[in-house]
Amino acid sequence: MPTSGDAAAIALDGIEMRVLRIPLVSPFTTSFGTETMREVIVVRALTDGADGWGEIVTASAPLYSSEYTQGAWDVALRWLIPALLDVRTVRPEEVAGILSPFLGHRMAKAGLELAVLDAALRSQGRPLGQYLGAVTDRVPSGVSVGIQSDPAVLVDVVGGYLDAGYRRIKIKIKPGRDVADTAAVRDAFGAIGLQVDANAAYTLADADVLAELDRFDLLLIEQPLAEDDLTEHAELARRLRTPICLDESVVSAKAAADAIALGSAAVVNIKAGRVGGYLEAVAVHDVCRAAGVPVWCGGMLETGIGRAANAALAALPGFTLPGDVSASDRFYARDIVTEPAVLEDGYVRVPTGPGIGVEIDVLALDDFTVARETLRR
Ligand code: OSB
Ligand code: MG
Repeated sequence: MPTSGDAAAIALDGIEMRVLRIPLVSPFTTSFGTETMREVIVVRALTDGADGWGEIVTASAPLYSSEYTQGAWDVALRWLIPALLDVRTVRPEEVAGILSPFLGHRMAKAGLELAVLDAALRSQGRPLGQYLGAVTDRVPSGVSVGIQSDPAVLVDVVGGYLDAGYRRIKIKIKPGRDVADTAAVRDAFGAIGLQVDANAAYTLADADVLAELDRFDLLLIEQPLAEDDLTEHAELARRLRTPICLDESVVSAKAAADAIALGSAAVVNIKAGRVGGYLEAVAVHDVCRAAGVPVWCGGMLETGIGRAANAALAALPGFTLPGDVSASDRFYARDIVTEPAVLEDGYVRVPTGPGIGVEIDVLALDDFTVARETLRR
C-alpha cells in the first residue's frame, strides 16, 4: 500500500462515462483474435475541484477475460457508480471496499477507482507516481508484437521496434505459430531481451512443443495455459527451463500469493485493470516483492490516461523487468491526452504533474466518443 500517506477525500458530484472507439495504427493479433479498433471506456469523476480521469480497459468482446465493454458499461451504470455516489465523500482507498459487494468486474472497478484517485491527487497537487511509491523517473519500454502473416513479416515488424529503441520484445504465440516465429526473431536479432505470450492458448498436452522454446533463452513465457490452470502451470514449470509468467491467472494479490506458493509463477505480469485497480496492483507488487518474484507492468492497449498511470506503477521497485509500457504511437496515430507518451532512448517518462499527470485533449476525446452517460448524486 502507499507508503507516503492516504490521498484526500473528495466530494463526488457525479461520474461521466464515455465509450470511445479509437483506430489502431495496425491490426493487433493474439491467440484469441484480431483487433483493428480499440473500444474503451473513459471515466470522469466530477468534483467541485479538478475532475479526475480513469479508463476501463475492457475490449469489445470477452476474449482475453470475461469482461467486455458493454458489460462494464452496464455494471458501472447499474451498480458501481450508484454505490459510489451514495457515499457523500470518498477517499480513493475506500473505493474497492465500497464496490466489493459486487463480485468480479475488476476492470470496471479499476477505471472508477483511477478516476477518483486522479481527482483526489489533483486536489492535493500530488503525482500518482509519488503516491504509489515510484522510485524512478522513467521506465524501460518493452513492446508487445502481435502475430503477423508469417515469420518474415514478424522479423520486419520487430526490426522496426528495435530501431525505434524498444528495450524488450514480446511476441504473441499460438499453437502452430510458436517455435518458427520465435526462432526467426532470435536468429535475426541475436541477444535481445525476448519473451513470448500465449494468452492461454495451450494445454499441458502441449508441454513438449513449449519445451522446444527453451533453446531460445527467453526471459519468460507468459500465460501458456488457461486462467484457472494453476496446478497445471506448476506442472509445466517443472518441465520447462523457461520461467513461467502469469497474466490472466493473477486477478488479485491473493491469486498472486497462491500462484507463487504453488510454484505456478516465477514472474508476474501486473495489470491494474485485471486486478481491480492500481491499489490492488501495488498489493500484488508487494506480495511478489516479498517472495522475491520479479514483476513487470502489462498493458491493455491503454489510451494516454492508462498509459500515464502504468508508467507511474512501473516505477515501483519490484518492477525489475521492462513492461509493455510503450509509446502512444505504438498503437495510436492520435491519442486523447495533450502530451502522449513518447520513447526517449528506449524509456518512457513517469509523469510528474498532479494525479495521472497528463491533460485530456478534449477535441480528440469528443471525436472518438460514441456513447456518453452521466450519473449525478
Ligand atoms: O496479454 O498482455 C496481454 C493486449 C490486450 C490484451 C492482453 C494483452 C495485450 C498485450 C498488449 O499484450 C500490451 C500493451 O498494451 O502494450
Ligand atoms: Mg498477456
